[in-house]
Amino acid sequence: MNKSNKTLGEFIIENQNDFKYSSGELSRIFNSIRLAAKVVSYKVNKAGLVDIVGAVGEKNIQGEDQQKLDVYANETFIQTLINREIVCGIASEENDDFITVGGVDNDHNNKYIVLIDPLDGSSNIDVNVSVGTIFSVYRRITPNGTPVTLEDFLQPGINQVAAGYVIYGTSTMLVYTTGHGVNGFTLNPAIGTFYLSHPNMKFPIDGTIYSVNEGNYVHFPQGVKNYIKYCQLEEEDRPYTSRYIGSLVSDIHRNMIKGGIYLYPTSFKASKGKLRLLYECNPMAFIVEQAGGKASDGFSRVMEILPTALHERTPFFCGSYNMVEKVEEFMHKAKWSKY
Ligand code: P6P
Repeated sequence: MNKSNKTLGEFIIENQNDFKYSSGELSRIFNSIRLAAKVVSYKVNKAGLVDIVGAVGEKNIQGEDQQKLDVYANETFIQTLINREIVCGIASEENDDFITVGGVDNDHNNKYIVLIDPLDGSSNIDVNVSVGTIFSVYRRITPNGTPVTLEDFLQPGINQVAAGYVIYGTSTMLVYTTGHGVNGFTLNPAIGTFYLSHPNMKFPIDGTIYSVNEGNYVHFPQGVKNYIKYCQLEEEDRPYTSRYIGSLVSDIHRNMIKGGIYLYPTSFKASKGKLRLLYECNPMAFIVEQAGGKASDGFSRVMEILPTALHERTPFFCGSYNMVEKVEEFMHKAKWSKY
């Protein structure tokens, strides 16, 4: 892997023409996300210092109200995007409804919308496990010059113009795609600059890691149960290794580097699955497909689902192409079998 000292900013400028029909707006969206990621990274990495920064709901030593980190992350990403007047709408896991952004003179002439999960896996913060931000960018489909509508947000994942995630782990990384491959940038916190550390990331076509919460096993669909048993058989390259962090971005990021599959099926507690289609599954699916992997709801391509609600959920099987294809095989067999 050739490391380079190319910064994210230089990379965005160099690849400006990847952003078709964009008059620099998409670059400005990435610059805005880059800034917000640095701010959130700093706060997430301080989270353990409660005595110094103050517990949630209390004042910190500067007398500032300490916010829950997911609220803080949400406000940081949203405000950074609004302040730059570069988008016409924002939807967030943390907000029931989407946000209309007027732009200069409230002319609603910006053409992009952003959907975001500002701090996915935030329950892991208290146990010092990595968490992430996930974002997805679309072009609006309703006429420019008018406020965005729900229709602009309920687009299938294949319409995404860009998607990415930030992983706040042992180091902070920003990984994104604009439909021209996947590139990863690592933050040097000492100078606050993201450097290209993982150029042209490729998802291994096969793998030996499966990531699922096996505590829900008894409620999984039969096809998933059969696949998990397949992973555990002593045959060929199996048994596979089970690795589950409980943080979507971290599990998929590890599997993209090592090969593997992430599964979040339907279960007793989650009849449609737990993960959100618009701001978790579709952006992760775009990135994984661009790296050569596959993302399915168990039967078909996640990015072709036609959304009907902002916060709708979907079962999610994502990772090494051959492994996801194998799960679909088990799901189809179980669907048509008598047992
Ligand atoms: P469970 C975090 O809450 C999250 O949305 C994903 O990041 C993670 O993969 C999943 O849920 C974990 O869910 O039910 O296994 O705790």
